[in-house]
Amino acid sequence: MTHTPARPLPRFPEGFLWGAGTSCYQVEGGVHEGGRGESVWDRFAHTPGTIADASTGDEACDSYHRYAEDAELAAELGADLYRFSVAWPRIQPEGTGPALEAGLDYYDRLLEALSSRGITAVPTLYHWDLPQALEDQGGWLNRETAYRFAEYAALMAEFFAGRVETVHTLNEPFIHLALGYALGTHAPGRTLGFEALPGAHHQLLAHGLAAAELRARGLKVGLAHNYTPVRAASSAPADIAAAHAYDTLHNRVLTDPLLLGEYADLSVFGFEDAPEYVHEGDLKIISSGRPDVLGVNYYNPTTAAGLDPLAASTSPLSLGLPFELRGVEGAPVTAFGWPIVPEGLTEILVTLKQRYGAALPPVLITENGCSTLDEPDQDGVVHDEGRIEFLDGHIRALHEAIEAGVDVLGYVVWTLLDNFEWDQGFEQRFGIVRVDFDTFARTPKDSYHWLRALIQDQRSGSAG
Ligand code: GCO
Repeated sequence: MTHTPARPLPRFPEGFLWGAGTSCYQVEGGVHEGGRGESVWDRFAHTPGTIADASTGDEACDSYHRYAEDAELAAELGADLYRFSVAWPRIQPEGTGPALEAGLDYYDRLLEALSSRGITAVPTLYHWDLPQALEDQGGWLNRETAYRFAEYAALMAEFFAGRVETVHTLNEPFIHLALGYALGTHAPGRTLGFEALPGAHHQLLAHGLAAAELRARGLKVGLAHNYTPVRAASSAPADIAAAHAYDTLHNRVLTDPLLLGEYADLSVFGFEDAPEYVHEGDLKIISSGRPDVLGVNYYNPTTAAGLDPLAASTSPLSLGLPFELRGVEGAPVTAFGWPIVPEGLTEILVTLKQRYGAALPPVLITENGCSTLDEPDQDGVVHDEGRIEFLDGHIRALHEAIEAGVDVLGYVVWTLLDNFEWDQGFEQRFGIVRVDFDTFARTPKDSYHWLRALIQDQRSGSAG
């Protein structure tokens, strides 16, 4: 039984694109194949106590061998786009040197599997799996890593030139920095707190340097960031100040340099002028990499409340700054405990348009989805009504943003397959296709069939 929308979904603009996404460490497996080097996620996941179910991405969804099945699932879905990421350690095992032929061969097979089915590949060069050898030299806290990334991007630009239109450089640099370097709940597991901030700048510098390499070979450039509308817990000045500080930290620190060529007001973090790690010319390099497409990952809004400056914040993403981050009062939550607020997608897209105006490139929703407690029935089929409701609400909210004048190119659901959800291992299932992690069998859920019907309706013009 598939979900029948209470009211017909609105009609999206002609040429609007639909797709599904994954990332390499979360789905590929094959971590010792083709000469692949060690990544920070291999090291971290094999460190006892880091992953909720003590699993690793060693096999994940075995997409290294089953990529054609994944391409077929995307084709059956009716997807225009398939977003995936390239494992840097498959191309440069130690993060430097010539490209490994076996690594390129894998992505060649994947590109062929997609193009032969009429699916446009949307590759991301970096979805958090830094070569461990570079982490051993400081990782993103070492400015040199930005230059290693540019060299890697040049190799991949040669490979993708003429085969794809747009290459995204980074996925969610803020979350990678916050969880990987400030909090330590993600790889590489460093707990630097606010001292991790230079890692944000070095990732932006890496993007700017890489964008030049991509464009030199005729490729368009993208970057995906996860955005969250930040609301003050109350009208109290401390709460309003906390919301401003977190909005700046989460949404603006990684976007203003990219789109405006300058940092937002960093005095909220105690900086009176540009921090010493921002070198002369950096902002020019970063803003020269203003993307042709801005990837927006959206999951939920955030509520911020002020704290006594002496109180130590217990909110993970506050990086130890004096504010508390909360959910959204009264909102239902996903299996992951994230608030479900579809209108937050409209809100953040309209905010981006108001904030950046003509500097805002066309947007692609590069991630939106949810984890649900998926229990297969006796036939192994998951009737994930909750996920269908989530997608229905967010797709409607997206249409409202388009109606409000936001230029949105398409919607890429997170995610095609249940996969390795970072420190949660396989306990949080975000897929529209269920994966049996013993057999790697893929079984479309009701949400897959619902989305497939939606895409067909949009294509046939019968929606709206
Ligand atoms: C992210 C990552 C994805 C996650 C997804 C669910 O946005 O955190 O890009 O890899 O799996 O968002 O957490």
